[in-house]
Amino acid sequence: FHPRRSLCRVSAANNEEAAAKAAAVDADNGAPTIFDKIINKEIPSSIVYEDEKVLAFRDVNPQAPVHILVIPKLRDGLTQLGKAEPKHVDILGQLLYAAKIVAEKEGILDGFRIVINNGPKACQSVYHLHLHVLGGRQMKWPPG
Ligand code: TR5
Repeated sequence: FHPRRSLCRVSAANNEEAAAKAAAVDADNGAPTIFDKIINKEIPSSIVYEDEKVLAFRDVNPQAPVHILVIPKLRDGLTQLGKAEPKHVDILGQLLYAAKIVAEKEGILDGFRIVINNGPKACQSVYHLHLHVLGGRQMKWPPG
């Protein structure tokens, strides 16, 4: 029994993505992630915003009517926010601004939430920094 893993594993029995997520927990080892393949368009994704530095695409396992991931095209050591250094300040700002553009495009400026899961205790499953943009419904507080 692994308490944290089971907490991250929401309805994994009939949810392939949740199972993959649980399996991937603990994996900040600098290896390429699935997001590299999305960035390189090797696997399809539903892209909602793209510029030179940032890509935003729909989460495959949405937790709200609008659930979009905003990521840097170049990971540059940012496997998680906790690895941020002064050299990352510009891209961090660009990601947050891109999140606002995405929220605007999706028509959820009246209420949206940005989430960054950082590390195993926060159930981070993909070690390429990403902002979750969630909205399109009444959000609850506190988050789980
Ligand atoms: O748990 P954290 O915060 O690390 O968020 C990772 C997110 O990536 C989860 O919400 C997953 O649902 C999402 N994810 C995982 C995959 C994936 C994806 N979103 C879009 N497309 C995806 N593909 C093609 N493959 C994934 N494994």
